[in-house]
Amino acid sequence: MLHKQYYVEQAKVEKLVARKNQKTDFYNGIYDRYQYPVLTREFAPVHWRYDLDEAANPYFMERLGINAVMNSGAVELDGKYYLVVRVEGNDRKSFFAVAQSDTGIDGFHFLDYPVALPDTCAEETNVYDMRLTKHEDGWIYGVFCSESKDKTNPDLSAAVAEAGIVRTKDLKNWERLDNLKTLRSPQQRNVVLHPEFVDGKYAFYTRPMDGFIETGSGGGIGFGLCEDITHAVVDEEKIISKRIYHTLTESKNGAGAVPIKGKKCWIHIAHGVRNTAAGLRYVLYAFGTDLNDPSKVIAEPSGVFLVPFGAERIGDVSNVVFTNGAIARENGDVYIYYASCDTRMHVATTTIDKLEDYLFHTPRDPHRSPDCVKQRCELIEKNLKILDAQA
Ligand code: M1P
Repeated sequence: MLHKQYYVEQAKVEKLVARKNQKTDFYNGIYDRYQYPVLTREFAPVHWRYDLDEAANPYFMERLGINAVMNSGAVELDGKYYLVVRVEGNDRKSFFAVAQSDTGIDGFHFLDYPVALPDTCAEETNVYDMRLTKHEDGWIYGVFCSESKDKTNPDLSAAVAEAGIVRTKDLKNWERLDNLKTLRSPQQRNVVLHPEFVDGKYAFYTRPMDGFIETGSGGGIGFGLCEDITHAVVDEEKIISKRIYHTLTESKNGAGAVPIKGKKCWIHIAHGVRNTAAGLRYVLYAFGTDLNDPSKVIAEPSGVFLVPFGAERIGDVSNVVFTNGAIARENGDVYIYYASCDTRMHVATTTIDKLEDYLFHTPRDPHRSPDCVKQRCELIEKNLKILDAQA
């Protein structure tokens, strides 16, 4: 016989998993947003958090609480939607866990056990933000942040971020490969593996950084090639999406979801960060690169793609949205998974056609207020003529 509270808590989880999700009336023509997050910490199975042994836990206390579920890689397998979720325990350590859904917008539930990554780096303290790439070589790769204490720096908070690499065929058995080495950048976070070979090589989107938090001289999202994925080394990083003064990328930016292959370009959904009186604000932006040369930007709409909205603005790290996973289906539907405030997971849905229309027909950023107002006045003038003609 289990403690009676077990049944209460279990019913709460089951109710959340069974809850249907619906589009909200939010409209921008680009994507739809949904009423509920697709995953929160309350979705974590009761037996992951409580000791069910009544003798050991007579008060039915939560023994290993879960603080947040966020930044998830995403992949479709056999018609089902899988997220490899960053789960943060109450002890601040993150780990990965697989959640699956039949619809992509609701019904996400955690599978079996959390992922036990091969423990190959003795110094590694924390792991997070896995990007899942279904590569044309037949493997599913997971590239994630591997964080260790910087023992050369007396500052207690000094840390080193590297890109860890694993691969799998089934999201159950994971093989760990060497961490990525970028010869010109001391630290890396937000590294993404491109799904196709480029010039016969593996291609990485990188984010060179001088320090653990500050990107410093790292000018934006980089791109580099590597011969051997099992001992990955990138010697040259070409900056393809630059940080720019007085834009959403001024403080830093980073690759997000694995690029989606469209009809006209590779579709990239990344994050940009700017500083404000209320701290850093993380938003999503999008750009397109050449199908034959994914390092060449050919579409660069101005401004934000997706920002934290309403209740999404509040959480452990407020004013943040972050994506590291999207699923593009054969029929052209796209599911963009994003976290708000390092706390919970959401979905936005759209199509490849809509994303490409957004990329190629949203005006570029003129970079100066006088030119921005000119751009807007031209739109107003054109529209007034259309409205007059209708009258
Ligand atoms: O707290 C917001 C995000 O901060 C980091 O992103 P970046 O490296 O671009 O600053 C990451 O640690 C990410 O996990 C987190 O969501």
